[in-house]
Amino acid sequence: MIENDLKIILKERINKTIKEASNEEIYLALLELTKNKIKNTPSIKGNKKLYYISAEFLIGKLLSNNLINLGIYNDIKNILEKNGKNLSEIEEIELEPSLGNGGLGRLAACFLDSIATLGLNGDGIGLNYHFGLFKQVFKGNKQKEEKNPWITKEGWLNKTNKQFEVLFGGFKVKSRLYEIDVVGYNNGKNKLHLFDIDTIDESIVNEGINFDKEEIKKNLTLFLYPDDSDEAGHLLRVYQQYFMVSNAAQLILLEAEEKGYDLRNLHEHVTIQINDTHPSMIIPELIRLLGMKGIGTEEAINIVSQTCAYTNHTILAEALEKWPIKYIDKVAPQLMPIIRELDNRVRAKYSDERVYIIDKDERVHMAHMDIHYGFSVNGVAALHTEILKKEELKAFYDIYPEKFNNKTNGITFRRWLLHCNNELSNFISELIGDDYKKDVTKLEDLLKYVDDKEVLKKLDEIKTNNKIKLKKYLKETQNIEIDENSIYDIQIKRLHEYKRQQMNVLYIIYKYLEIKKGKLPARPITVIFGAKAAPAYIIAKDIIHTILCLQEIIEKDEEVNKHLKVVMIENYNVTKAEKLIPACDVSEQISLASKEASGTGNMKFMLNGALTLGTDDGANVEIHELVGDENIYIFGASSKEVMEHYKNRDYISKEYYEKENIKELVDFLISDKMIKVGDKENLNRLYNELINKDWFMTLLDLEDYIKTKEKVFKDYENRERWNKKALINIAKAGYFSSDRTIEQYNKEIWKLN
Ligand code: 26Q
Repeated sequence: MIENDLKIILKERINKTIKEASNEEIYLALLELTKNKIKNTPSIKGNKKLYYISAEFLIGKLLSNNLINLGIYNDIKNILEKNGKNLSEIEEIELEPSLGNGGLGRLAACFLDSIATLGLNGDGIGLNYHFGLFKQVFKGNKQKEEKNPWITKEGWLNKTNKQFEVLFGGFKVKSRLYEIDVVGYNNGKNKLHLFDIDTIDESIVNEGINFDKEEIKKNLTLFLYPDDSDEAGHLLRVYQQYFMVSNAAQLILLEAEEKGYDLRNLHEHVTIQINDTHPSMIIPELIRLLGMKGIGTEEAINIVSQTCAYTNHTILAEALEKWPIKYIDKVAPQLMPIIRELDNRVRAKYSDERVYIIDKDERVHMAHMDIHYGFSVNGVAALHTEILKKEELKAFYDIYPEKFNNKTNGITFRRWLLHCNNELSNFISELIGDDYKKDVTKLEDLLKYVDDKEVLKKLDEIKTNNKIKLKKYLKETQNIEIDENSIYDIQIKRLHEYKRQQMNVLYIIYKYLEIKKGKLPARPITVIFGAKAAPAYIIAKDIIHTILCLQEIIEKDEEVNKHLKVVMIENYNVTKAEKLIPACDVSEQISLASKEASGTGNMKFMLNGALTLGTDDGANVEIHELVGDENIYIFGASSKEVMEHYKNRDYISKEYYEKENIKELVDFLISDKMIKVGDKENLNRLYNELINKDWFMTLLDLEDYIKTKEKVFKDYENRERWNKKALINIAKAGYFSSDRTIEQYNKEIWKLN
């Protein structure tokens, strides 16, 4: 049947058979076939609708995901195979839209998948960035940024004729809505709405990612902002945010009116989930629009306050958005009277300045607006929510304890197991049947095989196969040779000092020096990094430079390269994550305790049978509780200890640096060897940062990290015991399905029917 569909499409498009068609032609035919199937998939309906508003949706490639969710993945794969074609190669043709920075954006994408899979009536709303986040390239051991185009003539993005007017200070723009269908696994479909304007001019981008910042009509949706908090010129970001929320608010009200709802009961028909503070201006915007429809301020505030819910994704104070009033006055002056009114109401009730919306420096605290005028505030992992309640947002928790709740993050198993690790997923089916695909708690049935030597051996074989696949991919894409018999130790995530890639770097230096002294590891180690640094984040770029220098030094050192290898993946993205994660032995989750809100990579690795080497931070805490001490490697200061250090200001990195064994490692950063291949300025800056500041306490945890990592590598040598640990990790990963997370959001916040 499907084979016939595909044949007909190919015949009509290019008059070729499957065998004759090129991979590109087959990709386009599959796109058409899949879109036809989606057209015939019913839209999910309900009395109440959820709108997940987010500046980021890091959706990844969609072909395989859609094939899986439509239930035709295996059929297509087999048909292609029969005709001498390979689905994995065909997947490569699709361009990945990089509409997100990292965790927050990928979470939004996993959530859309789960919302549709659970048959819940919920859409995403965001922006159609033409070049997404920048593309990372390495030149002279440094990161350079380029544009990252992804929109093609034929693709998943559908142009609509829905348009709205958005009023900025002094001028108006007319928006255009694009849509991507989101198909649930064996279920109906929802939509991802992406707003854009027709007047965007891609040609104003010259060298790298530079463009004229002045002409909003030409540049508004060209790029996604990187996740740094100290870049100058955030004004365009505020334009983007207002554009997003004004369109969102208009779309939501239009849909409600089309369904004949009384806007006075909006909250009975609509919930808006605000993904971090990036869409927070939806609150005053909705109040404004309801006002224009004749609803009084008091009532509009009440309606909106029962409609909006806020998710916090960060405890880094510097990452909480506070926009200067003068920005908002310039971008959307019509919002300022409303924001002032919201602030005045807070001031009339509370004397504690910490809960004001407008501070004494004339800045608007977006999170404060969300908490006062939303009905729910959630953190993204148990520890994170506790820290919000007891520390970061304590003043708010004291006022509104009933609003605070936790929703531990999750990942979609369709993409992060069935698709990226088909072999493992098939093996699991052989052992426990297919039920786990619908009810992930069934993965625990695997526990009955913990002592089954055959099963453990097979698990090992699957891992090795994935390691070989990654090896081939790296050879083809970066001309790098890795050894599948080495341990793959992987740290892939945005580059940030709190995530402490620099600590991993110091371990590499340790191992390098050990090898030089003749102390060889039992087995070669391959340390893999993937990370983009925000272009304005100087130290983050210094760390990338350091990794690339080490990669070069070690590669060229005949004594060392047989035992140790460093690989920095260029332009790390979702597609690459899908290849790296199934091949991983050791998952590096080494953030300074209390700083990583949750992490979701940690969950993906666990599900694919890697063991976590990590701090008791974010969702690592929950992984630790689930698998037990025996099946995870936890090290370093606790979040309590870390917070004490910050309070007492008593962490002095120099004191740690002066310990002989640490000094040797840090000093290597500015050794002759490093300076020879690297840039003195960058290396010196990182060195000085570590010894004089080290805000994220790298040196505090370094010794314990090295010790624990040595234990990891020693344990790896007992292959059977290791594979048993891996099996337990897989079996216990069910809790981290985003289906579970979304069920909780629905039960406790959205209450869709
Ligand atoms: C803010 C202002 C100006 C420009 C950019 C930004 C900005 C953009 C993106 C600030 C933050 C982000 C992204 C944050 C993020 O990805 N947070 C991660 O969210 C994940 C999902 O909840 C968690 O698992 C991670 O722990 C958290 O770091």
